Amino acid sequence: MNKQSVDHDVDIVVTNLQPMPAPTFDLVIRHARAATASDTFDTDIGIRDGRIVMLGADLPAGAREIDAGGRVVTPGGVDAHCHLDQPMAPPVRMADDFDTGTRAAACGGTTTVIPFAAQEKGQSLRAAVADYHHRAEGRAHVDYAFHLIVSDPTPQVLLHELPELIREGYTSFKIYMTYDDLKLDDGQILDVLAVAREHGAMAMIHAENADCIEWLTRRLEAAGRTAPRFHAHARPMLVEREATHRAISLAELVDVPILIVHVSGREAVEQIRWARAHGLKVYAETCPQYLFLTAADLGIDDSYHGAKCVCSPPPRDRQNQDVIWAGLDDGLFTVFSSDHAPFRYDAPEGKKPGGEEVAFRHIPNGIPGIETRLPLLYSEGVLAGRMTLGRFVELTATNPAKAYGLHPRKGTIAVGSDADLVIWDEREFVLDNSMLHHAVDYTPYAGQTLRAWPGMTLARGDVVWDGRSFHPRQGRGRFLACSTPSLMPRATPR
Ligand code: DUC
Ligand code: ZN
Ligand code: ZN
Repeated sequence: MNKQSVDHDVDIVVTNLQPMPAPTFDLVIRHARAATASDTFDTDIGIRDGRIVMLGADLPAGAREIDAGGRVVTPGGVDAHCHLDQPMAPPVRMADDFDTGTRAAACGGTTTVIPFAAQEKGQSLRAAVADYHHRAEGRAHVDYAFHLIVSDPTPQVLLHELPELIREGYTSFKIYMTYDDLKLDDGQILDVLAVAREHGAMAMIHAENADCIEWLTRRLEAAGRTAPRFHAHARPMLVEREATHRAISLAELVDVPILIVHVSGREAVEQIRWARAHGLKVYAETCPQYLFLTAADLGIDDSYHGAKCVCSPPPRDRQNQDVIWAGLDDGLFTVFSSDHAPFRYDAPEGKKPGGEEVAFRHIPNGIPGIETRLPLLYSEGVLAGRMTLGRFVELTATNPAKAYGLHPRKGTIAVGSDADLVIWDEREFVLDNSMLHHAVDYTPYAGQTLRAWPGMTLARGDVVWDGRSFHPRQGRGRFLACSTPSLMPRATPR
């Protein structure tokens, strides 16, 4: 090799050794103790254009910097079961729309919500979706996707609307086995499950036996037992157990995965364990009300205050709370959602329809919880030593994102994922409704001692909650089209 060529080679090498331009970040979060479903690690987080673009120690400076000071940073929560501005029969109306509901979500560390576009009987599914987009458009502060509620599976819905909507990014839907205006019979459920199987959608099932509830309700009413607390008597665990078993059987017949929502206690848990032991792909969700409330919260006398905790299935007892905690720890549950269904207590459009204290049958079902979901589980799950931080992240963010086709964009801390993050403050305080940002006039968790609250929530790199103040920007939340659920392999082909 002559000198000239050596020089030439050297030149080339020197050119290649030119330092790469320093990466530019809109924001760097320093000294994070980042937690994902699988790992906890110390890192800086480099963010550009709303996405995480680099993880590592000593990242170059960003245009803005936030020092997490070694605090735990988790992915923003994905609340995969909440009801916002869902149309109700007058005079009842939900207290939270996409503005107040996503405001409350953000302040409680949730950066993605998946509420329900509900089909009314006789309505086309596509019309329900169009109406729901109209309700969300320009109002949300955090990103959102839609589940569908299929209440009228006509041939048009089964053959055309549902398959097309699944292809367009509405890849999950809820089926009700109770509520007169929503419930499907077994044949209809089979039809809808077959569509889920064929098109790769996730079917969520509300499992309570409608006829048993009606029969019990009539008997309670005939005996003059109409106070809120009798709501729990009309919906004992047996009715949930029977419907859960039936849902599992229907799914087995069709050979399709299902996800049983808002599992309340031992009897439904036993059915799900049985299904898993038989190799069936049955996922399960539970909610804060089954960990922190009992049937006694519906009243120990005939006081109407118990209406605040009327939800379905109803909260059970302390032994059942323990069963739910065990299922959260050991993997029985896949997701932990709020089932936020917001109705004001002292309001004619809320828990006192038309201004009256009504019989339990007529009390709107549901309780608020979109803002308290993560702090309750972080406090009493992680900090009380009942579950690992990784399991907390899995249940509240990673698994819901996977179950509904939003992972890895949502639900994790990784290069390429949206910069949806929560920096946790660990401090003890007693919860009061005045601290919350929903439009509901109570929280069922008032008086509960919490040990943590989000010190900061970032949604696609924007600080939306700084621990004291909410930073509103209606319309910053975008609609997310969902992919096929990626939780587990598809059902075996026939
Ligand atoms: N139960 C439901 O099924 N949905 C909303 C609220 C409730 O309690
Ligand atoms: Zn339900
Ligand atoms: Zn619900």
